[in-house]
Amino acid sequence: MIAKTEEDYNGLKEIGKICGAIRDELIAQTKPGITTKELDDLAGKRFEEAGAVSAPKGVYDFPGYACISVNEEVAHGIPGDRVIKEGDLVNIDVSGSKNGYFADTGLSFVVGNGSALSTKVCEVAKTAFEAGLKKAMPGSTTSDLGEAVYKTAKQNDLTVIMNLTGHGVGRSIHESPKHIFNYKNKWDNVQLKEGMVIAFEPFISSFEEEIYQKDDDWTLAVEQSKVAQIEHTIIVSEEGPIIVTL
Ligand code: M2C
Ligand code: CO
Ligand code: CO
Repeated sequence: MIAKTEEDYNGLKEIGKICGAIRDELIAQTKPGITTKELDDLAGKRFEEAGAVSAPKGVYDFPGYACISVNEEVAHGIPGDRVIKEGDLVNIDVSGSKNGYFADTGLSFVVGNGSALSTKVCEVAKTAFEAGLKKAMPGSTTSDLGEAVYKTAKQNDLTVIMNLTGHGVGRSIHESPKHIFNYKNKWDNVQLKEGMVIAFEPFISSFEEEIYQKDDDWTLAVEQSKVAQIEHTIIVSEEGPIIVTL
């Protein structure tokens, strides 16, 4: 969407704050011994208390309130009886709606002490996000963000996931621009405009560049790489990007 009115800005900020707070609470509770279902129950409770609706559940009938992906799972991990262990690489992705406005945010992190490589992909995902964010100005293109992500990965001897992308957001969870690739793609390139709302979500990988879908029809996974994502909902502005999910 293109945010224009004060109502648009306030609506996006409200759902952004809700999703960001749920993300942070789930991350704080992700300790060895807890199951991903227990974390998801907390997400469900917080959405209800906030008068908001989980986007995966409300829009796609996903079997959970949040996507919780562990180790080989990269995204769309289904909450269940998986028990979190020390050193796990976990991604918590929270998206939802309130009063017709949507926001989307996620973060990968290591539980306690993990491998150096898991820690590295998380750190480089943050650096890639910051590099892309600098390009998130009216007049730039989605490809400029992708190029910044790709260059950051390569400078750190890592790579990106080619078949996962960021996207437009705001009035629905996935909307125009349909794709923000993790690399420069001159065939799928959209100019950013004042007020444009995007979910920017670089995926940094230690080795593999494509995810596959597991037999559960949801979970997106790799075979043996470490993959990290960071995602925020951003309103593009001449005065600099407004991150609503901080
Ligand atoms: O848009 C995402 O960030 C998720 C979608 C949840 S709906 C099941 N919030 C995403 C991540 C990875 C792949 C596709 N979409
Ligand atoms: Co997301
Ligand atoms: Co997203």
